[in-house]
Amino acid sequence: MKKSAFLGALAATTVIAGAAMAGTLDDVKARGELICGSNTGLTGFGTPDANGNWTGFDVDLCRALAAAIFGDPTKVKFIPTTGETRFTALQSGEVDVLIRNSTWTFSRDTELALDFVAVNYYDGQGFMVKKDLGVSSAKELDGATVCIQTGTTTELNLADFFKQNNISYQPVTVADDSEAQRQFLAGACDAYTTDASGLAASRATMPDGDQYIILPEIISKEPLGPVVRHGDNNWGDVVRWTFNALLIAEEKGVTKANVAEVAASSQDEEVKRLLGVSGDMGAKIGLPNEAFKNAIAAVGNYGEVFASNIGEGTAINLARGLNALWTQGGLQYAAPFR
Ligand SMILES: N[C@@H](CCC(=O)N[C@@H](CS)C(=O)NCC(=O)O)C(=O)O
Repeated sequence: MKKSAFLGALAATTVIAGAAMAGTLDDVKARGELICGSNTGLTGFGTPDANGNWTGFDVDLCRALAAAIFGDPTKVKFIPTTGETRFTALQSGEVDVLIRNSTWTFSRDTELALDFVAVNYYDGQGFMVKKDLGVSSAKELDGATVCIQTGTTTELNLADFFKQNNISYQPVTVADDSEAQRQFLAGACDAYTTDASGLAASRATMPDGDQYIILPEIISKEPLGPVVRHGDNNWGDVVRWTFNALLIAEEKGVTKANVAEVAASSQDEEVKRLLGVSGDMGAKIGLPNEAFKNAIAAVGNYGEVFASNIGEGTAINLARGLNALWTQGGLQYAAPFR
């Protein structure tokens, strides 16, 4: 009796793991749409409007994937996830890919059986305080109450930082960005800490955003990127190379506006392969040959995606910084398309 119950449980686990692991690209194609794990709402990165239309920097990578797979950037459904729910949503197969400012760490990569396939935003953790708190450095936050989201890298970094600086804090835990904002604005915490990009995004939606400052300390490395399940390498390749295609497009000056013309006239062999004019790179990973051309036509190159969603002049107003191309002094560097 005991034995069969055990085997039953084992078999069920195997079936779930199997369903969630192999052949994601085939599943997506059969379903006719991609399911992308997103934020509950982070302006500039991933948020739905009143009509349920999603926009943002991470959202555009989902749309680029839908365009690469289906030739249609609208064939994607977005599932909101919190810091706590996001990895379970991916592991269980509820979402095909998680693109939601998630930091690549050892334990997520290994213990959670996930693969981080690219870094679409190099970030680091910062602090935001009210100007009138009169604090100009995070090291002056001894005894402060700090709003922090559960299920994030932020929690551990915060503990490390205060411990290393021999200062103390009171955590005020929140489930998502809107709750963090509510608590912070209501004065339940002296400081709000998360990825610096998240702080900028959050401040952009606050009434009187200019009443708040982001402190100079960046206390961690937060390489953020798309995540897939272990064991489905072809699907990982699809996500990685769709992202790389957007980077290479920027490097080569291929834009949303000129991609069709470049495809028709370019003499650059790498660009010709990228846009499916020569070779069969798309087909090698189960995509149409024009997959990456379609992705670029849908959302633009990496620089365009950055500029339109979060770049200087938008409400989020982030500089390229570490996310400039390697040719411009940044870290964004795609492996060659050959
Ligand atoms: N990069 C960190 C933090 C990610 C995170 O959840 N950030 C919050 C604050 S910016 C967020 O995205 N909130 C948006 C939401 O709850 O929808 C991690 O991977 O743990």
